[in-house]
Amino acid sequence: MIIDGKSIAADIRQEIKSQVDEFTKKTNVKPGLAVILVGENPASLVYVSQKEKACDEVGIASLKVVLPESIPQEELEMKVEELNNEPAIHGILVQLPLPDHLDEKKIIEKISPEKDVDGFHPVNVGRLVVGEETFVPCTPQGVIELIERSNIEIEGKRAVVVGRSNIVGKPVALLLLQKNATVTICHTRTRNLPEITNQAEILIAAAGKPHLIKADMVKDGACVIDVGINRVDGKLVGDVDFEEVEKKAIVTPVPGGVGPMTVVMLLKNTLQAAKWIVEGEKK
Ligand code: BQF
Repeated sequence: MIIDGKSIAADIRQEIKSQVDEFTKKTNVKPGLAVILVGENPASLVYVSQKEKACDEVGIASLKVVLPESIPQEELEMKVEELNNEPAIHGILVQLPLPDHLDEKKIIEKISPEKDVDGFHPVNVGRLVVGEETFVPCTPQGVIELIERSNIEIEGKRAVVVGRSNIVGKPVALLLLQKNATVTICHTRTRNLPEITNQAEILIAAAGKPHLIKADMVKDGACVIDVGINRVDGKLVGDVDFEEVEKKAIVTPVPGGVGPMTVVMLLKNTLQAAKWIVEGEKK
């Protein structure tokens, strides 16, 4: 069985569109997202244009800030601060990865936590860990929405996350835990990976290794969410051996699974940022 992320994402986009309309009618404010793109990484160019298009579709204003590959650290930090102080901008994201000479961590820490729609600022990471209201990183949030909208219960399930990145593995494990799953995190040093993945009723593949998850590593009837985005011979493939695994489990395709959800969660976070700033419901 297949979970159609593209279609679920389209449904959510419609819901967000009406919420944006309602917010804008009520407050006379159009939510605004600034996307900072440094250099010309081809994948980043595609991601940024997908985000702009999605904003446009739901009535969010997007400001693309294109900066040269060679921009000094201080100048980029100044740009972020400028956007922190721009009232028409409610969300700010810095498209990653940044060129090597730039300190990603320091730049993310310059973003005002109240505008950090990617949820990468340490203040928001901390809020997530302790279970406070915060901006949840888009991909992990998309993973949870995909599972829930497929009517798969999380509570009480055995969930296994393969991968421990700050952007996907760690936050998705925290969210599953918050939803009362029993969570195991596996990584490159994990011994006997198949033994552990075979126990998973919910399996999150976020290792960044093409076709790592084979059918013999998956429990019958499990829900398998493939977060991998790997380019192999110019083709996009996930971390899951889709053809094999699809026969015995419920699985998300790549492309058209988690990816479209990631973009839609950014819209959700941007609307949330505008609401918090304009209506001030959050302390
Ligand atoms: C799809 C991303 C790695 C590093 C930086 C739809 C996206 C991708 C796939 C997309 C991603 C991945 C994004 C599909 C944004 C997800 O149909 O499968 C959309 O635009 N993404 C990013 O901004 O930075 C990344 C992955």
